[in-house]
Amino acid sequence: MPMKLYFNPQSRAVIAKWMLDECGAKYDLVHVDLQKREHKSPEFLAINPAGKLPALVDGEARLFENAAICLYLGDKFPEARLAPKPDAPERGRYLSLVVYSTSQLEPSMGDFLMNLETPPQRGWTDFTSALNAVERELGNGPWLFGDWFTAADVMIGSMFIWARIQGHRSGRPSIDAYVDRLLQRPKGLRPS
Ligand SMILES: N[C@@H](CCC(=O)N[C@@H](CS)C(=O)NCC(=O)O)C(=O)O
Repeated sequence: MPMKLYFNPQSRAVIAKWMLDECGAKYDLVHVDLQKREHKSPEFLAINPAGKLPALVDGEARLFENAAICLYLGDKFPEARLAPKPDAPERGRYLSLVVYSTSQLEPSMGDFLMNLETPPQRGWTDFTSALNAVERELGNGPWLFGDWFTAADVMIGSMFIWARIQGHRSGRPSIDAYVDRLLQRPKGLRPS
């Protein structure tokens, strides 16, 4: 039975869809109407108790949070080569970057775009420090693991594509060029 992605094009579910497409996965999209608040229905809350998109159902497995979905799919589709194997030397850095995208980069970017301060007690970093970290990890690229495109690029890259869609460029030449490259991927996210 194909996987089901609970989806709305105006939501972060586009990130999980990008990952599914990079994996070459077969899946069905289940459109969730946010205006009708279908994401708060008891049926959907049984899949994602947080009532947010995306969510993925794969047989008996249910997943929510893009980072978890990307990590799951990266391991499920080894032939797509989007994830270092559990015993590979790159694995630790890979896991760290995927988690960093959602735990540090995304909230710091949100603060920045909303003109909010980021006090250290918040548990995430300020946006300048996040840019420094990504710049350092990206190095000369083209991807976070050199020539190897992974799910970490889907997660970290999505945050910058989203900012680009909001009309924001990082002002860091290497990161802005990275976003340009990500936008050229045949199966990638497109600003709409
Ligand atoms: N960290 C979550 C964020 C999920 C999220 O915030 N989804 C938004 C759409 S962009 C949502 O469903 N919002 C509807 C609501 O909260 O009512 C992830 O990456 O999966």
